[in-house]
Amino acid sequence: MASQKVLIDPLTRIEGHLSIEMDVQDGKVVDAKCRGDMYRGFESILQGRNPVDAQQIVMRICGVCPVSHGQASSKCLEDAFKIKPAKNGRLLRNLLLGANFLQSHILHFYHLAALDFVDITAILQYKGSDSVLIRIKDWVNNEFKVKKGRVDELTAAGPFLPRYEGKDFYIKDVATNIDAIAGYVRALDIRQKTHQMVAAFGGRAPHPISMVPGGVTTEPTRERIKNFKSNLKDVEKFVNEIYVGHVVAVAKAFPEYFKLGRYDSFLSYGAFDKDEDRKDFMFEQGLLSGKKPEKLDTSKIREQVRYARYRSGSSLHPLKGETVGDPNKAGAYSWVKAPRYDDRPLEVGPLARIVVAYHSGNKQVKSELNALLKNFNLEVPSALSALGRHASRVIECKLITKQCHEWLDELDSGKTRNSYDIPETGEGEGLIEAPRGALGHWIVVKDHKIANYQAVVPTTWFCSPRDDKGVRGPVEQALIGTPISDPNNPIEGARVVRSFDPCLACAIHVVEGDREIGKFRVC
Ligand code: NFE
Ligand code: MG
Repeated sequence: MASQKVLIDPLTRIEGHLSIEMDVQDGKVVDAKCRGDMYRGFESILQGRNPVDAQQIVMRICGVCPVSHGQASSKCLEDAFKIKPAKNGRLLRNLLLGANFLQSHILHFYHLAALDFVDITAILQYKGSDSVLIRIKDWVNNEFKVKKGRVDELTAAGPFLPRYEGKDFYIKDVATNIDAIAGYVRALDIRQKTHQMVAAFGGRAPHPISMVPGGVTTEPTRERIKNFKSNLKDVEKFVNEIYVGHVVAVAKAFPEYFKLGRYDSFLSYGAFDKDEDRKDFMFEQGLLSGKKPEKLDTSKIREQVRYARYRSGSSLHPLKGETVGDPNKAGAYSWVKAPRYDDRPLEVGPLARIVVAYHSGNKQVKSELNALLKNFNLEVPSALSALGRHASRVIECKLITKQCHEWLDELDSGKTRNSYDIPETGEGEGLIEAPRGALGHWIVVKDHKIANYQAVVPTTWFCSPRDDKGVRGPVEQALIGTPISDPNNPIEGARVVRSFDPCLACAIHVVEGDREIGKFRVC
């Protein structure tokens, strides 16, 4: 039978503009293309500027993970300036990054991914007195014309509706659904607390102003520590008592996603520095293909653009990288470049961190992952899947909330930042783990100015198009074999892609000019 093209365009409930093209044959995906539909050009904006401007400008790449870009850039400048961060600066960066991870992971599960599984219409059965849930009930009631308990017609837009409709698409148990919807609402308050944690040491959120090369400008006063800690305790309680249970409930309702969205080659730059030399991490650094851990060697990283809308050149290391758009390039189908490590496409993100840490012997990670999988009588290989990504995020939240107390205790009265001089020439590399995975910034300084700046971002790794050899990117590959029960409602494909938590704002750094987004008349 000939294959049928199934398009998800745009893929909603992600950050930025992504479309997915799938070839479906006999009810399964046989080929896929991941298309990043926007161009931003941050790397070009930076050229010719003072190097220390980079750290503030790159944070604007994204509102979800600005802390990561700010820190990757600070580290990149430190490398070029030949300095290290102060100890308190490292600890404050970990606390800022930890708070941002919590914000991002809770956002992803509740506000982006959960509605692929949770039945929002179950709220119509709600009989309790929570005013927010009553408001959602009234809203959903107005959006559906409900006849004899059956949804007949969708009438209005989201955030909850319309959605993909089909038999068995959503959790059936009414109580589980209502509990998860209550979690969705509570998660909004909790995310506000995580932003307050960032603001405590960052001055503001989401784009903190205190991160600089050499460390952090904020003093860890008793008042700021108290503020951070009190919000941390509420977030910790939410993670342990609510978030974990909802991930397990989704996995129990859709266990087949332990077999779907699978991928098997991973990269982690190492997350949350335990020392100022970046040698020891809370979540280990390395690569993993199969069970064989490998040491990281960033000289093996190249960005390839045969299928990306950029001027063709050879496969370039980021220090030599270029970002020259070629919107009409023949054969190109995405604005996302294709990063490769030794020619290999690698998954980055929470799952990559957890499996690299697991195979590096990280005891806490081993015990948390084994405990979570025990709910399903499954072994670690099952985690290399769509559900494994959701599980990895909640495991990270559990461990990060716990670790934040220790970082707070380690703060002392020493300085928070080291000083620097901007050299006439230099090169720098700044590696960090962002919530969505391995993030690297590279700079070349000439005449005290930025001669080149390249960011190779997590979503660029996993949402990459085919590379120079025609090999698919991780999301494209993970989609192969996904059953699509109804080509007009391809929820299964959306679940697989969303499990990666794509952020296209990060991955591509101006929307294509030939696309009409909308027409407005202003009176
Ligand atoms: Ni815009 Fe980001 C994260 C970075 S993703 S969210 O996490 O770096 O590619
Ligand atoms: Mg880039």
